[in-house]
Amino acid sequence: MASITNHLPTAELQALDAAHHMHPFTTGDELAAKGARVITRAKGIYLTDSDGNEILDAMAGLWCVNLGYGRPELGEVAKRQMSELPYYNTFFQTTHVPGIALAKTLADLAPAHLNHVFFAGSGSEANDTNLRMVRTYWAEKGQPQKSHVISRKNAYHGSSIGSGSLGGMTYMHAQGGMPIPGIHHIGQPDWWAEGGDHTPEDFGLARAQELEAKILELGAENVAAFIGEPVQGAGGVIVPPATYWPEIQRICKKYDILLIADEVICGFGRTGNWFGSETMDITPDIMTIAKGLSSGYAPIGGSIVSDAIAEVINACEFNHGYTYSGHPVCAAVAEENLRIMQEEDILTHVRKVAAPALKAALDGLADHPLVGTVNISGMMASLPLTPHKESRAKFAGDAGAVGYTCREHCFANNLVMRHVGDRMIISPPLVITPEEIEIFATRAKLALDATYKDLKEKDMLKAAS
Ligand code: PXG
Repeated sequence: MASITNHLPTAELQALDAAHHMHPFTTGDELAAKGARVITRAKGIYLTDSDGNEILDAMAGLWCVNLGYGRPELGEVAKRQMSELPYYNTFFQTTHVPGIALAKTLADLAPAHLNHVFFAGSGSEANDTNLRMVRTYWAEKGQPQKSHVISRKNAYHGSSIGSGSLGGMTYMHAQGGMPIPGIHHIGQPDWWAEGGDHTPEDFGLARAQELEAKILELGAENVAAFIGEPVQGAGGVIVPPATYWPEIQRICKKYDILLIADEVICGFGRTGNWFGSETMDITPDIMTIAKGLSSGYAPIGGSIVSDAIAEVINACEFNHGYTYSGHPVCAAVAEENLRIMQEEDILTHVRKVAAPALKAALDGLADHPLVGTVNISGMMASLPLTPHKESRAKFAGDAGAVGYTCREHCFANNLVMRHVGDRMIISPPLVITPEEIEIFATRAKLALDATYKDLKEKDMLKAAS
């Protein structure tokens, strides 16, 4: 790939970035001292930085660039839409063709009873919509007190006050007055970290039954909805035991609680089906979508809503919406992204080629002394690192220190593989080929070996007592 020369030297870019650019989820001063890596272009699964390094992006950006980088069709559609109708809103009794088309496409792709779409600009906005929509739904049905929402610890549903409150990240709740009242968090189905001596099946059931206990504590007449990611992503790619979701579904049905499946990461092929709800065999009332909807090429999200909820919401004025709800350029890009996914049958590629190859590559790493196990669902996976596989022990030092070390070694080997605590996270573009997965595995092994060597030298291979 030709290197780019039409920008300032890296150090100058970094200095400007440090002076003026505030980064999400970052200690700005630390980053300023180190200098941010400047990404200048990307093609396929590779990023290029300002020094010309080519980096394999095993995270698809932030779990979103499902078609890979540099698809010219998406840029062409955006350009055409910008010339024809760059913006118009969908408030005040107007609509536009890209919004209509995308809503119809999504209704066709979604499970049969989900036929209505409320657009947003991001996953956070969409989950804020969901919170207000489920409360409005019950209020319109004469049950305004049915307003509490139950979520999980270590869930990620966004970063706005509403969606961040729905999420279960304690380090987020520690800042800015979250969670807002009326939101409750039960335990997550993370057998590896929290399952103790239970079998995964028993643990999955026990964690699902925390929902029932919480509903009974609050009173079912006060609970509007449960929200969960079919497979937790940002929490560490936590694939729930097979017993978990059927039990959650049973409980939601029994107590007449709406089920919101947050498909922001799982949606659009990541788990090998259009939606993670299909993979987990659940029937949600609302699905949150974003990220892979446009392969990250344009900011767009939304809520796909059941006929039953839409019937109630459409009968009132729902006083909610965003300037960019259903933005025509973003909608056109999303539509083209979904068209390409269908034309190239990306789901079959995931099921038959990419996911089996990724699983085989990760299984090959499972023998590594640091790798505890392989958690995988389609094209999202995690490798929990441990000093002792059999007991699933945590490291004695600070949680996340080992994961951070490994991530630094990944970067040094031109690989983006994230860490969540001491778990390494993988979520590559869905179009990745088996040959590219081999390259990923080679780099990942180098990084794991270098991490192991570091830990040995620094006497950090001890288990927490
Ligand atoms: N729901 C889920 C399941 C997500 O993963 C959101 C909602 C919020 O979407 P927006 O578009 O508002 O960011 C997300 C986003 C990470 C990371 O480090 C994950 C996300 C966002 C940023 C970082 O894993 N997920």
